[in-house]
Amino acid sequence: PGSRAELIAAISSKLKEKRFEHVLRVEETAITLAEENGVDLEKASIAGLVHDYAKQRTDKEFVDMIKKHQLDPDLLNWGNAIWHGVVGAEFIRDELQIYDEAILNAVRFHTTGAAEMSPLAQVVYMADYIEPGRDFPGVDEARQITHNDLAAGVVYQTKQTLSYLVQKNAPVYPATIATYNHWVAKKQ
Ligand code: DGI
Ligand code: FE
Ligand code: FE
Ligand code: FE
Repeated sequence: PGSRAELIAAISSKLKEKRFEHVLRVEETAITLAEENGVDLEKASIAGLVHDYAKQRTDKEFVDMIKKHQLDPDLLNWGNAIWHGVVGAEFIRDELQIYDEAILNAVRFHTTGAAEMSPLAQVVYMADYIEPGRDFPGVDEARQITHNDLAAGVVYQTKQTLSYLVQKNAPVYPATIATYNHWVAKKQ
């Protein structure tokens, strides 16, 4: 899409209203975090807008896309929570003609994080977590920590998310563990 208006139209046509409103709040928060951290504002805006672009696709669409682009076959063992970022990036490339790998990686990593995350990817990971519509115990602490120190926010979210998954007996995606080991765990 050439203009922001066209991008907004393309995204809103693929998302329910509630999800689209979340996307606009993530964009706004990502721009603020980008300003605070010397990150490209245009990329933060676009990555915020597209990060959940594929959230409402069917499982079959994701499976077809994993096969079409010959992505890691282990992905087939997971579901929408993991696919909408990692595989969602391929929908963004194919349908929105966004080819910037920094933006696509920020989308790929927005749910699980990654051991190596660019400042842009950190911004999107954190903006999704602390956007003003989020309401969970600790979100105000997360906001305060993140605006004070972006990387400390990454550490905070990563630890909370892993604890939450373990507490629910949920399967932990390997990238989530890699993020924890890189950002949170201390060497013995
Ligand atoms: O798409 P959003 O709702 O805006 O947020 P998100 O993309 O950060 O997705 C959060 C969900 O993903 C949340 O329900 C926890 C889940 N999640 C994150 N890491 C993992 C995970 N689920 C599993 N099973 N394993 C993970 O490692
Ligand atoms: Fe998401
Ligand atoms: Fe998130
Ligand atoms: Fe999101």
